[in-house]
Amino acid sequence: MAMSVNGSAPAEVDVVVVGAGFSGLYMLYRLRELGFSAVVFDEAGDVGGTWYWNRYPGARCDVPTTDYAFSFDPQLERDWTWSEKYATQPEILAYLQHVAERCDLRRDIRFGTRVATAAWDEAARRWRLRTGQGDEVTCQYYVMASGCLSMPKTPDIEGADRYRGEVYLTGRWPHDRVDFSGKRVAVVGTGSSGIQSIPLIAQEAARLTVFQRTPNFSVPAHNGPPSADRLARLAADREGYREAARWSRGGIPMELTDVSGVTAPEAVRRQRFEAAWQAGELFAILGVFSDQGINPVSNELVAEMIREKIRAIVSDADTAEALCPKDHPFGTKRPCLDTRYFETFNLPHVRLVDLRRTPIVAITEAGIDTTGESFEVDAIVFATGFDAMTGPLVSVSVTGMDGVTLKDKWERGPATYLGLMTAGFPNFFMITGPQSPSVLSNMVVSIEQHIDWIADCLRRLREDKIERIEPTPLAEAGWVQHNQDCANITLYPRANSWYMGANVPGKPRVFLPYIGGVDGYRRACQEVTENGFVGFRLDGPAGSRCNDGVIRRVQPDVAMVLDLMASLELPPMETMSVADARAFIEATDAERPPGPEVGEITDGVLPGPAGDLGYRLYRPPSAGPHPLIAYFHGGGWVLGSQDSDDPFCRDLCARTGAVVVSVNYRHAPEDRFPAAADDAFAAAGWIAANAAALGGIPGPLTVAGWSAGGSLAAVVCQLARDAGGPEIAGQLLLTPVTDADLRRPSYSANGEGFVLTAALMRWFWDHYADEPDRARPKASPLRGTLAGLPPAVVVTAEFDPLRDEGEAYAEALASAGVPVRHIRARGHIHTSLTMVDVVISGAPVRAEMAEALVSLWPEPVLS
Ligand code: N01
Repeated sequence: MAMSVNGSAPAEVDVVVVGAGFSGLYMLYRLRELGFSAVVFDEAGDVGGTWYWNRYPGARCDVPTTDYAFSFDPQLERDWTWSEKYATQPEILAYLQHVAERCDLRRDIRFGTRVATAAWDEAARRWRLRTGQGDEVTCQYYVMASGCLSMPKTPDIEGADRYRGEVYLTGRWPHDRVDFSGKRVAVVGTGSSGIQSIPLIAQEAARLTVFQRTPNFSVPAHNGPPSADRLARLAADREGYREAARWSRGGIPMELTDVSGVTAPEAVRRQRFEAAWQAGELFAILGVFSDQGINPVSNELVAEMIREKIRAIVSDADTAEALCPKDHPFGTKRPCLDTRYFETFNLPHVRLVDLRRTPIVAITEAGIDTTGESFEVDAIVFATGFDAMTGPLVSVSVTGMDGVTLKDKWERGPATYLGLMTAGFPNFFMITGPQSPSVLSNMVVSIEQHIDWIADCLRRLREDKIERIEPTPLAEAGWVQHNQDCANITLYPRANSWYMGANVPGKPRVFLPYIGGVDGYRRACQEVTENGFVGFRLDGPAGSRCNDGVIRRVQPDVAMVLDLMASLELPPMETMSVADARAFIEATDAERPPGPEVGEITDGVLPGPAGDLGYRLYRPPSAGPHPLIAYFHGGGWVLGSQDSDDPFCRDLCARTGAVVVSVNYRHAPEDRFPAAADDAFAAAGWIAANAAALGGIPGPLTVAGWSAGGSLAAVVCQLARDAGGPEIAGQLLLTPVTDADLRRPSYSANGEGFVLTAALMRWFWDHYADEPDRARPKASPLRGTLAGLPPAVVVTAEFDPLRDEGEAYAEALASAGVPVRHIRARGHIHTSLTMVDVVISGAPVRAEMAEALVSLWPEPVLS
């Protein structure tokens, strides 16, 4: 049922909603339910949003339809039966029309109406909107439910306007059937739209030429009836199933694997991949291995198994190779689900033109010219994609506070708080906006979550007589940072994808959606409201309030580690016996990834003041001699050994190109203060004296250590200075203990919940040293004389109880005239920087640390 403008727009409403797709319909439903007056505008002739416009042959959803449906009304769910696992566009459109009918939504929707401008009137605390027809509407709240992929890219190919034949855009397909019978057809673009439409166009066309710039990963949809398993689960416990979707990673209930592609045996890899291939579901193929989104080796395993499939399907070897994606990790561009896509290239009248080999020169009046050939065609189908996520939002001239437009504000990329609002634009909401899970999730689940949040927010504002809500710049900057942190630990930023804005010339290169998961995102949104609208400023007649803050400050992978540890419900280490604590550490060490390869690792012993000390030596693969680092492990003087910091020492060796000698010193409580310090000093002297034999460059030594080992490294520097040797070139102190004073603010702020607790630190000190000894510089180097010490690299972590004493040491060194490079690891905890290949966000910090250390050494003299 195509509808035109139905009635004129009201002059004044509580809420204006733009868009009448899944989002706009449910938003209107919820607003009505709450008693807000609302009007919805949509340029289209009827409801449907993306399903109204994308009528190209083969258009269907690629999330199982059982899951791609509203969950807010159990009766609606019972009344509607999907006919296929992946329903077609007409069926989904019919569903949305049914929802509109059933909830009587159309009477508040103005079709054929585009909102052209929207401006915030601060004095009136209202939005003033103007439609394309010239109607003016004011409202208290303005909601963009305009979709993420609703603004097709205008074909950016030279001569596109010259072509005289039929032109179609997949994202703006005609309502009348297009007949390609007997025609020579060109399709430009091989994203989801191209991959869905190509097999069907091929069935009609006399000749089909596919112009491919980037081959895409695609897996067979295995379409058919809806999954019996899903239907049974829904029938057994519909609400339980929907709730599981709401708290899942991608908006579909599924078990996440912990099988790593890197460590799984080949047979397991193949079996997991085959199962995912047969399942014909995007989330299955995206979840073959736990680490395929972050580890290039694991990712390449999946990518290559897909390429093998492509080669097995496509008969012509050259065509098969051209169809194999090789320029981006699997999943980092949106993968596709297809029905006989690759098989289509075996048809005699279908041809692939690889634009990487022969790029398009221009579109002519008659067809397409590449550098290799001219193609005369009767029709061109542009499946060239969308100005995703930000495009529809900035296509309306939205002016917020102080005359700033959204387009100007987002010139260098979108900045939002939770993908829901943006600072400077009060009372303006976005549904599935940038920096929300949106396109990385089952959209319907994300849409319902956003709308429920907005509806609940508006209800509470009304109850509290708040007229104006706006995120703070601090909260927004924190969320933008968190988004980047999440993306940066994945492989996604490596691709030139529309996720990165890379498909639109001139668009800033920023990862647009939130990749922290539907579950994590929902939790963040809930915490914001439960804790008094964290990061929002609220204004009403009774005044303003603002609970400013950042909702996610811990690095995302650190947060995962913390969540995992919390789920294990381990007893606090300080309640264990020393023997049990040591056994626990050894057992957990055995489970971790090994760290990078180095040239050689050897174990040895060196003489200590009270007997031999074990050490482990890490040598770079290059010919020596190399700079030499004496390293002291962490563990509160009680735990650890030359084994315990193994991955970190490998990493230090690999990054600095130095020989690292990790020394095992005597531990408390068996050997209390100053045994560890004496051992460390003696070991440094022996390593320096034996530099050449160890493969090091004779001369000044570098000392390094983590935590209590950092304290030992600092102490060694002080002792060496006072004793006149060994000569030390530099000291690397990673989250070091520097002072026995446990009253610093970081102890109270970070004393619990970040692995190293204040209680555990007390336990360590109690085992290590008596009260009077703790104050000595040999235990608390911050209390010593610092002038004349070697240059230092001090690394502190934001959520470490030891942060402030590390900061104090860096400051005190600088005040004493010691050159210091202080690296603050944002979002990190005491232990995360040594968790090599587990906490990926630690890698840039370690890189900076290594670079700082290397800069302390003289340039190597090349012979
Ligand atoms: O668009 P795309 P889409 N010359 O951007 C090529 C969703 N969706 O409409 O990769 C030559 O993915 C471009 O090449 P390159 C889904 O999220 C879902 O297909 O930029 N080629 C690419 O091959 C999807 O990801 C469904 O090198 C040019 C293609 O055009 C998103 O919408 C169905 C070009 C564009 O691919 C977008 O998909 C459809 C040029 N100048 C879409 N410009 C479902 O199944 C662009 N290309 C639910």
